[in-house]
Amino acid sequence: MKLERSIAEFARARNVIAGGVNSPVRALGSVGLSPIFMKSGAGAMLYDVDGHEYLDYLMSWGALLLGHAHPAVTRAIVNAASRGTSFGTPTESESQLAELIVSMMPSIERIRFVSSGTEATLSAVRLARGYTGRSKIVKFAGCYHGHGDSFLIAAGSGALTAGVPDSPGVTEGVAEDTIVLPFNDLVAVEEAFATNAGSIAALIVEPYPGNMGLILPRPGYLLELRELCTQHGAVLIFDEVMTGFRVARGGAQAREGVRPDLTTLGKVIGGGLPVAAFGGRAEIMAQLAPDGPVYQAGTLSGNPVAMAAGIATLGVVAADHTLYERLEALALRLTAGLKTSFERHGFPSFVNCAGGMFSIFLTRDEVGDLRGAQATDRSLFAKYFGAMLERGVYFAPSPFESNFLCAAHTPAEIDRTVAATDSALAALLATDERPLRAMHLSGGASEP
Ligand code: KE4
Repeated sequence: MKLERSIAEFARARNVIAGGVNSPVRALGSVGLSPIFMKSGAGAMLYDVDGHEYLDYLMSWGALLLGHAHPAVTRAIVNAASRGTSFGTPTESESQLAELIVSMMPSIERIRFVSSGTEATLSAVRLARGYTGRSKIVKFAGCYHGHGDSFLIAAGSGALTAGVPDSPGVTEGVAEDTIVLPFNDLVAVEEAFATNAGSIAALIVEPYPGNMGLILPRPGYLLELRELCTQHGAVLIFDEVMTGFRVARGGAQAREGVRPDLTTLGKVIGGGLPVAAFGGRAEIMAQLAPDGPVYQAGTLSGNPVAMAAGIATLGVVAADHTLYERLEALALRLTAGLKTSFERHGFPSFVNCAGGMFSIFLTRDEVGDLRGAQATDRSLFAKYFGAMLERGVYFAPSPFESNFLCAAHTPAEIDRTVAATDSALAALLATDERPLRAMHLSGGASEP
């Protein structure tokens, strides 16, 4: 497929933007391609600068629950912007979005808006440290909580994809306060609390990790984390930047029936504009400036245009009582079709799905933690990703990411995606994949 304009735009960008992109995961380096520059989106479709169209399962890394350019969201943004873009003062729109979130996520008694998921998580951790007077935090290998120093240790998402899960520039002083444990391993958590008695301020976890591909907690695991944090006086932080209003109206905490002390949100609550938030127990949130001593601030926090996009998005979510059932049904239909297609062509796969998000691990084993995710066949993934791009389907460009459905995806498009997979895998087998398939059939996995 011809991508001259994208290639030219990437060369242009590299002259002025570090790496040519404003976020590493957009560079498509992990799948051996030059980034594709998009021109527009509508519903479930993306359109690039070379005139190609794609069925989109990236959905701006999960932010677009309603799809691209949803009329209610676009109208709200235009109306808000026509009254001014920012005032540096409180506006009623902030309370309106806060009330919508609190009404659907009851663990959040008070909230604070920020402009990115990274701001939300680093603020939540500072608040937990200020509230408890303790220093250490627990995170899980492969979970990604944004690029705050405390989290860039065994981090997922782009850090994992790029092979820098422990980023240079993070000092030993910071790293020694972060305890990294394997996800889904309760004994490791019990031992960490026993070894660090009285010094763990918070445990931060993606309840459904989506940054090493989608991984699901073993039954009862999240409830056990809740009980251990209560027992040891640590703040339980659910990082629901990706899962909030994605896997259910009330997020993963609603599906699991577990009440965290703090929750971080992002992506969906901004409808594609820069909105994120952290919130939870009023007693903890009361420690935040200006009421309390823990400082946190942001020039564009609660920006009225971004608030309008979030209000429009969650307004649709609140009114559409079958939205999440439809999204889950579509995701199950798609993942069942993909798994069948991989098996039909002799490639093992392990597929995880929750609400409107899913991921495909090209491995024959069950995947329940980072080690399992890293066994996926990255070389085959890269070839599959490229072959699907040629067939007009845009998946998340890394096996260590999740894919997302939106309200605009249809059953016909799901079936088209499965048919495209049949065609892509057949084409791979007809080229140089034969040895690889033999390897797969024998149970080995190729190196990237
Ligand atoms: P941002 O700072 O990128 O808005 O949010 C950080 C973040 C925090 N917590 C979770 C669970 C997240 O998934 C994220 C961001 N997700 C990645 C995609 N895996 C954002 C994409 C990117 O880095 O460009």
